[in-house]
Amino acid sequence: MREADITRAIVRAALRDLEELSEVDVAVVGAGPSGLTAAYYLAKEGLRVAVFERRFSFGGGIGPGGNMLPRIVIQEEALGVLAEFGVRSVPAGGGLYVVDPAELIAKLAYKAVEAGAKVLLGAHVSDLIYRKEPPRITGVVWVWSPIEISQSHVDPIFTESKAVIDATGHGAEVLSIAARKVPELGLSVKGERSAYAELAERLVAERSGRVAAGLYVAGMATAAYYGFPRMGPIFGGMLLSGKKVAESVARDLRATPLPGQPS
Ligand code: 48F
Repeated sequence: MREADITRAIVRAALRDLEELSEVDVAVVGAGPSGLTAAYYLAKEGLRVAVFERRFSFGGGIGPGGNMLPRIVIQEEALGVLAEFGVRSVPAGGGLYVVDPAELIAKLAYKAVEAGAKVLLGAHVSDLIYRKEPPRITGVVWVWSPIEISQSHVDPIFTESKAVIDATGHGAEVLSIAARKVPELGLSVKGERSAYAELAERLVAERSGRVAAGLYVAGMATAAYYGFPRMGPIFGGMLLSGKKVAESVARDLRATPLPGQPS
């Protein structure tokens, strides 16, 4: 075994991957529960899906459980999605079911990758690509996270896509960028409100979907965007939201593509 061969194997395969990622059907930003769920359902539909995750790990807010106690809960309404991923749960009364966060992370990630979604770890989405007439989002601008953390000025690279999903969680980072830097879209991020778990779970699941041409929202970014309450360590709404946004993107992509968008 030669060191040069190790390097060659990595560089060749990585460059092939990156070339493929210059253009995809759907760019999902964030590999938390909503992003991974969306990626799974979209890849299952046969769409080319790339997930950009700035950490070198999966799962977003699932891992820390509730205040670092290693359990989360989901509600009855989300049992169907949980079953799709083969995740086990234990009834806890009041329509709640307890889930092991490590199992949820592992199975969401496994199914998304197995369905064909490409997950790029350590990739920080720092901006969007847009077009005018009609105003629309046509992809993401990204750099490797260590570059972002170092605050060095390094020009990023691009991934064009027919749809971008903001699944960045509480910060709604992608929509915040769009609100600030693409005023033609007329977006504003209202900011999440205080806790009201039942209402928040329902609203997030209901309203996840399209916010502008080419731009979609899922998970806690939906609460931040619309000014819904937060809900803490209950995750059924995140799974239902991921499924909902995937249905919305798939439906839109089945319709005629916008002019100037990649085919
Ligand atoms: O925060 P996160 O888990 O978002 P979510 O899918 O789920 C929220 C729950 O975890 C929890 C909750 C539920 O009751 O309140 O908080 O809405 O996952 C978001 C992922 O996006 C990544 C971040 O590292 C995390 O893994 N992320 C955030 N901003 C960027 C990003 C960015 N600019 N580029 C790439 N990844």
